[in-house]
Amino acid sequence: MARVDFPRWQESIQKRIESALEAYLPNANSPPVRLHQAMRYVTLAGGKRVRPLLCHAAGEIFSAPLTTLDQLSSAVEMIHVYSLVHDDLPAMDNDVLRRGKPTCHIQFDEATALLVGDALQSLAFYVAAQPIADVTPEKQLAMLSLLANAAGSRGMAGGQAIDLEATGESLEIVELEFMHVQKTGQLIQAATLLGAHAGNAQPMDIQNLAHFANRIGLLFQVVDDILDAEASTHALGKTAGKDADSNKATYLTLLGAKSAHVLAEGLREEAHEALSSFGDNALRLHQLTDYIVARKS
Ligand code: GRG
Repeated sequence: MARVDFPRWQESIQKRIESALEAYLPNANSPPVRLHQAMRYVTLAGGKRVRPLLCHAAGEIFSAPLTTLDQLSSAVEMIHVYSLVHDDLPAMDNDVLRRGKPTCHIQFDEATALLVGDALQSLAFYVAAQPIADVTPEKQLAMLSLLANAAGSRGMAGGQAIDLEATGESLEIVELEFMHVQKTGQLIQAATLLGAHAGNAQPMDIQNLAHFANRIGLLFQVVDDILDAEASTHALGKTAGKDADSNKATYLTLLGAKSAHVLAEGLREEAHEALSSFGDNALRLHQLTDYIVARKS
């Protein structure tokens, strides 16, 4: 059967995710109204949904049911959104614009933004823990552990801690890489592997996809650093030039723009190579790899 082109596939998955998130989020009129309104404000209608797209694309290789992928993608996206809300707080990155809109603590207040993050993280695990047809409870527990590790102190939260400690310090390239693998890469990897597990992928497939996701996690960050320096606030939907303003080590400050572009190209090639055993079944992951490089926000 002919497959639709990438933009149409992307749009169809984004629509599915929007509806799934909408259904999982508490109703805006149910108490506590302000908290629920804020959860919906930050989660719905915005963002590229890269992690859900990766989860779906990986699941597609193993013919995982779309509804299962919607469920797991929603959980990962909720954790991602919580991290953005907390990252924007004055105690962290102190930003006023996210996804083209005022950040949560600006639109609501700081206490609400803290609670939005807390509640989204809990809801993510509630959603991921709902029964999944054709996945055994033992397997689902392993999937929940994978997600918990990716979000925790040995994953995203830990990477954020390293990032905060390193602000204003000079970093070696390996230290920068470690920070990004934790902060950004682990959740990207979890999204990909959860999709594969939903389709009962074999251990060797998981190993290949873990390597693929490690490469695109870093690629995502290198491109993020390039965009922060080269794109406009309007195009990004968040404040541009933030890294330089806050004196952060980035791939651009450590390597220079030209070498950062060369590094991105090398990571892109390695990501494609990591998919070689999947043949045509990995079409969407190949396309997502190129999208991560070509994206404008
Ligand atoms: C607060 C525990 C905690 C962690 C924060 C995600 C994060 C960790 C910080 C965000 C800061 C940042 C610029 C991270 C690097 C790349 C990144 C994750 C960008 C945002 O993700 P996108 O581009 O955003 O997928 P959208 O809005 O499209 O979902």
